[in-house]
Amino acid sequence: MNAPFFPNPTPVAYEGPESKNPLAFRYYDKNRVVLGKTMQEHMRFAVCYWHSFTWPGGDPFGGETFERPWMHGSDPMELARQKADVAFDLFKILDVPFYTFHDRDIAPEGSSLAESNRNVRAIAEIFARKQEETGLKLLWGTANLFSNRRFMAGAATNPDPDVFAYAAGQVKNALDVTRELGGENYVLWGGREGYETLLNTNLKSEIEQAGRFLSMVVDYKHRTGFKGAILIEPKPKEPTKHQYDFDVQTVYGFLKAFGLEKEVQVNIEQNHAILAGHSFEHELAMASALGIFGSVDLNRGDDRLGWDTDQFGMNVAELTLAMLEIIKAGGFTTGGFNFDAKIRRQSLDPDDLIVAHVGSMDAVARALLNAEAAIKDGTVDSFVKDRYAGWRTPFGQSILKGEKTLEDMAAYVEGGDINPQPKSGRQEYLETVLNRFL
Ligand code: XUL
Ligand code: CO
Repeated sequence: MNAPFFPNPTPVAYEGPESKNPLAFRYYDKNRVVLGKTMQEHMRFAVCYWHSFTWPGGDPFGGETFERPWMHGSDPMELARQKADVAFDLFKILDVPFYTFHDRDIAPEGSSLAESNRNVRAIAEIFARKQEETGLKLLWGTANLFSNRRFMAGAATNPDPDVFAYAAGQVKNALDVTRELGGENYVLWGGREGYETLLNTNLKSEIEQAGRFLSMVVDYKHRTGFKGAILIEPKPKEPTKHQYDFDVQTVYGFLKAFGLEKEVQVNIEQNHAILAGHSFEHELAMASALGIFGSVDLNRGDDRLGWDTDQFGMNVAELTLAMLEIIKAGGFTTGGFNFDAKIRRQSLDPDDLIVAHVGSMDAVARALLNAEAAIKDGTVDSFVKDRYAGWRTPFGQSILKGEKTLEDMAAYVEGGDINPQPKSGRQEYLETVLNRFL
């Protein structure tokens, strides 16, 4: 690669809402304080390696459109080093604090697991140097346990224990590298942890295998002193028809069954939420309610397409609802907004990569400002608080504490001649109130 991929690798600046420059921020002003934290602290933006640097722009009907220079050449390790240079240029241009990767995004697969792991560690050494020079940090690492054909019937949930072992060996290396790079989380997305037909599947065995695998990961995390959070990323389908990590609530049930609900949190993705028939904010609220909110893969799906389109999140209204739930959950601790999003296959220019991230960062920043206004106004919050006031009375509390029986309830209603009157849920009023802040 002779000429630099990004001709002008200088950081994008904040120019304010009036700016028409697509290579400037209009709302994301990283040092601006909102609700007690800077925008940068709220968002903890991360760029993902896979969509931005390894995806060639193909679809089921056609191949590569992007023709990235680092994807064509005879020496795969040399190409991986070129890719690292371009990636860190983009991170610098976007002025994000974090990045994320799969092991196979950053380094080529070798002829054995040992060789593949060595390749990953060699590139991670380059990352360590670049992190040192730039101050950039790793939000999370993960292992790709779905692309290679050995994983076609699953990784942890494969019928063959040797495949389970292979996957475990790959995760061990990815966890080691993530820990050494100071990663703040480690993600497990069960790409092939599911099945196509019960005719060839022992479902009970596969679920036990998945539980064992996750327990091994948690055990290794503690023994090696990894301080980050372990995150599972729910998704209901694609690539498998029935995926075990269907949605947040299903993952919670799975964690409970294996005693891991205090050990593992979730990485919620907008597109996965809508594939599960939920809204983005539903999944965020559920994770918060269950105490397992970890991080977010930020993108958007298409309501009319049943697959993972991974488009850049630009819908300010939807992001405002999401931001409200994230703030109610107490905000990110180890997590952040990871751009698990890809530009469309016709977006060929280097600038398209920059504009996509900048536009989505701005949409989230605007959503944060909207959420701040709605929270400061307080109408919606106080409506919900009043609606549940009865549960905060001694009577409501005694039910929740398990101090009352079914007979107590019957005696209370019959004895006191209780006849509860329905009250309006006022949905349209609340939607109108929220629209004032969009
Ligand atoms: C797949 C997906 C993955 C995970 C990491 O839909 O979202 O990229 O985020 O493996
Ligand atoms: Co994702």
